[in-house]
Parts: sequence; structure tokens; C-alpha cells
Amino acid sequence: MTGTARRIEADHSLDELAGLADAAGASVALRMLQERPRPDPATFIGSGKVTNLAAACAEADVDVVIFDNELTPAQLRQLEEKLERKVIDRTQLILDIFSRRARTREGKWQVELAQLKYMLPRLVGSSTALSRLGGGIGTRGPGETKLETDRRRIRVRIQAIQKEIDQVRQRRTQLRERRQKQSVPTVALVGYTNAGKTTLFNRLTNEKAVASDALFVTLDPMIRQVHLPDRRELLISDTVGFIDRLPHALVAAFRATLEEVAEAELALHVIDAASPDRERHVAAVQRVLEEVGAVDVPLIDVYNKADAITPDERRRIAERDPGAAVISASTGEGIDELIQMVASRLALDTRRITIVFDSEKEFDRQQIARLYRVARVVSHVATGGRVVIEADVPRRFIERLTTPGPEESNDAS
Ligand SMILES: Nc1nc2c(ncn2[C@@H]2O[C@H](COP(=O)(O)OP(=O)(O)OP(=O)(O)O)[C@@H](O)[C@H]2O)c(=O)[nH]1
Ligand SMILES: [Mg+2]
Repeated sequence: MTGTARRIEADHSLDELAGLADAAGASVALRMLQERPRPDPATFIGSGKVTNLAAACAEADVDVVIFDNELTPAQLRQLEEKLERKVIDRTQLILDIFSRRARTREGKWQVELAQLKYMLPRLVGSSTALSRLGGGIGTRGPGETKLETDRRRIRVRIQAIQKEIDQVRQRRTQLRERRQKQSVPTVALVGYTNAGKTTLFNRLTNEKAVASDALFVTLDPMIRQVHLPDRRELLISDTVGFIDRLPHALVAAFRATLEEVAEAELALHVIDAASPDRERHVAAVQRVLEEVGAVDVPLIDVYNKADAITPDERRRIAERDPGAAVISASTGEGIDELIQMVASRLALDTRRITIVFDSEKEFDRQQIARLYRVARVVSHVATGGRVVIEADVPRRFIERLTTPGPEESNDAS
């Protein structure tokens, strides 16, 4: 990469960091970029830069210094000493946003678990380590400042939370299995934070979940039934957004949430088509999908915010990614086509077939009830013990509604 390309990328990354700082409730007073062949082991940035930074901080009356990279515990301490200010790194910033956003008990546990796991190896004798993160891990009693006590308490807490999360996970698995038995397919929305997942979710489900320009607005997964025309139904899930260099502790802690994606029958990768960082975002999402074991889930690329790009750009997307959908979740453009794509990928598109049942047989009576649930019945004629039903049946169910009489016809008109 050339120096210029590198600088542009670093600049975009700092823009994103500013967005994250904003989401954490901070306002950016100044930004600084340093280019050096490798980080300084003691202070990450070079010593000259530290001096400059300290002066700039004093001038701009800065409270907190945020680094875009992950710092070692030693670097953190040195920097805090030299800058005489609180220093946090990108990972801590993201953890902080998540802890602000978590609403459900499950979400709160997951965030706390990630925070504790991040903190544990960073407890290096500093008696202030526990107060760095603020609430969430309980207040310390008198006399308990020893490092070992801290570590032990954290480990105990980690185990307790892990147990709660495991229970949530079991419950989720049970719910998922029930849904799978009912053969209603689940479609998961995935994508970079701020790509427009919740806006699309709302449009598809007529929900009013919070969508906003801030980062990481959605933390807790939502799942809703969607009825397509012809009685076809599917479930759509909205979940936490991804980001470049998503802290590993967070991915691990959110496993219960992210399993929804891994178990989905189809994923829609929502991409902000208008972002200058589009390609980097797409790559970051792919990395997270790998990390959560969701690479085998069939995927449709959904380029969102089509209202905000030029016709030229649309053409380029269509050429490069012909299987993709191009939509605007805000205006509704392209949504019908997207629904068609989803229906056909899930084999929810229907064929008209006629089936003859024997109403004396228990199995056949069950099948008739089933047919009424999953298909649109066009005609139903019962004569003697025979029931002839003509219906529009989703492709995925045709094989399962098998073989009653020899007269069965499979005419697809
Ligand atoms: N112009 C335009 N803006 C959109 C479109 N879809 C979503 N947005 C905007 O993009 C921002 C993010 O939308 P969300 O739906 O909250 O995005 P998200 O992917 O759920 O984000 P997180 O939950 O924070 O990860 C909001 O300001 C939306 O209004 C679109 O089709 N066009
Ligand atoms: Mg959202």
C-alpha cells in the first residue's frame, strides 16, 4: 500500500473512531495521526509525539484520550502517566458503548462478560483497575485492594454470568428447534453497524424498532414473523451490527446472540452502498461471520441506501455482484424484488398441485391440516372417502406432502 492510501485508510478509521466516541457520549476535541514503522513498545506512539499530544490535550482541555488501536496494559499505564489523563483504546470504547446500549438482562450479561474478560489479563497490580470500567462489576469492599482478590472475584463473577448465559443459550436453542419443527424458515439480517438493518427489518415487518444514525443502536436480537402474499410466512431476525476489529471478547460473549445467525436458513448481508468504506465493511462482516461459524449460511448481498448513490455506481454494483439486491430501506425501492429473491432462495415460491387424500386415514387427515397451514387451497372436493385438494404449495413443502393414491396428479398449471 502506498503512504497516501495508508493515510486515507487511517483517516477513515479515525472518522469511525469519532463516530464511536460520539456513540459513547464523548465529543471530539482533537485528532492526531502518527505514522511509524512499528509501535513504540512503551508508549505506542513515539516519545516526541507523546509530548506534542500532552501539550495539545492541555490546550484543548481534553479529558480522555482514545487510541484507535489496542494497547498493552503497560502502554496504557505509561500513557496515562505521561498524558495525565484517562487513556482508553478502541476495544474499551466499543465495550463502553455496548454497556450503555444493553437493555435486556441477556444483553447486559453478555457485555459484562466481555468487559471482565478484557480486564482480567490487564489487572497488573494497579489498584485503580477495577474502577476504570465504572459500574457493572460491583463495588469493592474495604481491604480488598489486593490483586489476587480482584482476580478471584472477577473469575467467580465470570463463572456466574457464564452460567446464566448458558441457560439463555439453551432456551434459544429450544425455541429455534420448535420453529424449525414448524418449518417456518428464519432469515437473519447481518451487516456492518449503521448499514440499515433495523430500517429494513421495520420495513419488512411493519415494526417500529429504533433505527438511528448512531453506531450500535441495536444490541438485542429481535425476531418477527412476516407474511408474504399467498399465506407464505417466514421469520426475520435483526441483531447486533458488526464492526472492523470487533473485540474478540465481545464476539465470544455474544455467541448466544450470534448463533441465531449461524442457524438461520438464509442471511441477508445489508451493505451501506453509499459508504466510502464499503469494501472494508464487507470484509469485516465476512471475518465476523467466519468467527461465529456462519460461513455456510446462504447469503444474499443487499446493497442498501440506493437512494444515496449515483446511477453509475448502481451499474457498477450490478456488474460486479449480479446476484445482489439493490434497495432503499428508507424509500421502499427494490423491496418487492428482494422479497421475491428471498422467497425463491427459500423455495417458498409456489407451484399449483392437486393431491388426492383418503379421509379414512389418520396420516392423510394430518396432511390435509398441514396443507391448510402452509399452502393456499384453491379447491377442496370431498366425495365418499376421497378428498381432492388443489392448492398453491411452497416448493419446500411439496416433497413432504407425499404419496397418497395412485390418482395423484402433479400438474403444475
Ligand atoms: N439514505 C438512506 N438512509 C438509510 C437507508 N436505510 C437506513 N438509513 C439510515 O441509516 C442509519 C442507520 O440505520 P439503522 O437501520 O439504524 O442501521 P443498523 O444497521 O440497524 O445499525 P445498528 O443497529 O446501529 O448497527 C439511519 O440514520 C437510517 O435512517 C436508506 O435506504 N437510505
Ligand atoms: Mg439496528
